[in-house]
Amino acid sequence: MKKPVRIAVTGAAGAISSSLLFRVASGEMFGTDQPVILQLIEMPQAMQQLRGLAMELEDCALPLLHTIRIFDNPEAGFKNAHYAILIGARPRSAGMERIDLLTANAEIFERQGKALSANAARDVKVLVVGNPANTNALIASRNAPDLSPTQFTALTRLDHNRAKGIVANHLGVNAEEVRKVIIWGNHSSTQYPDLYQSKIFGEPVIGPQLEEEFYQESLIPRIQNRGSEIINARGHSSAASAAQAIIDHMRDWAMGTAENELVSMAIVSDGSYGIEKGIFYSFPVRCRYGRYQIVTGLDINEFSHKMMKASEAELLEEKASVNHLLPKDTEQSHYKLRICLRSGKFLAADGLLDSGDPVLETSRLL
Ligand code: NAX
Repeated sequence: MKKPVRIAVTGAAGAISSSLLFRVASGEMFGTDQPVILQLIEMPQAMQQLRGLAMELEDCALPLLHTIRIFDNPEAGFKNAHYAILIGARPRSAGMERIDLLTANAEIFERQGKALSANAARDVKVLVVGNPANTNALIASRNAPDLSPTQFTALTRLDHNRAKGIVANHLGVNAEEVRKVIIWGNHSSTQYPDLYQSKIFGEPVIGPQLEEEFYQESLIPRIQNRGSEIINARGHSSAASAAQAIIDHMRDWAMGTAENELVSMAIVSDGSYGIEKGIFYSFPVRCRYGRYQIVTGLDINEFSHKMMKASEAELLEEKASVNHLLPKDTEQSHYKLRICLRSGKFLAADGLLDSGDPVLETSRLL
């Protein structure tokens, strides 16, 4: 049996977590031979509810569930965490402006970034789910001076899976056959679901299987607005599908993407495809050995370029509105990326360790 891994989850008593935790404890995220320690974090006023959820988890008698611990603060909750899934966030209330939402969440993710930096395992992998997810990831990562920005990601896998599901349903094929879908940009309605690279049974989707005009005018807005469509239908935002996307994101990051496939992850931009460095932007990536790498060299047509830039502009605007909350001393680390190794040492993108010893070669951000 492997050594247990520590998985910290914030917003642990909420709707998404309630779908997620049982599946994580059953081995769906990291495999059926990987025991897990769950470090569940909630607001003090939700601890009673969290206690109830923890009891239910216990009552499942799951063989992989090593320990459950519950916390009302991120500092203790992130202690030695190998994985941190940040779901808890301030929801938008009536009359709240977008800027108020950004600011309210900025405070939460500033504290959580600091708490991760001070307490989590040195090679912790962080996934931000709480909205506005990309900018929350930026705030957390800018407040974590002792971690690499490459350890932070935000969830766009739900959008990726939605695009696959909607196209599969439209064309009458299995979702697994819809390959190489890409979500570029922000987890918001400016996201760009790119099907120009997609293939079904090896054949391009756009053209032979899907008319370009229908794709641009009907399918893109449908995917972009799927979240609202779900809220209108069920009266609550997506929970089970978000839990599935979280499992897919973490499993692929830790264990690798399928052969001949790519996935979408919002990660710190290294300037690839002309996207401004230092913002959290969703790119096509492949994962191996517990690291991700941007898929480069894809042909970007004029339409795609315009869509990618629109989402970049929104993220730059979001960044500008929280800029005063981003510490200056972590700015450089977001422009010149480094990887934090398990040893706690950093590997810079030019292949040099901090000490200056040429030890490993890496051509790009991994
Ligand atoms: P719920 O309102 O059901 O649960 C959120 C939980 O977080 C609550 O129990 C609350 O007490 C807790 N919480 C709030 N602030 C906290 C803090 N500082 N520390 C610890 N816990 C805290 O929401 P749920 O449906 O679970 O959604 C959670 C977040 O995910 C929302 O921000 C939502 O917008 C976002 N989503 C993001 C998605 C993505 O793809 N990136 C998709 C699904 C979802 O909409």
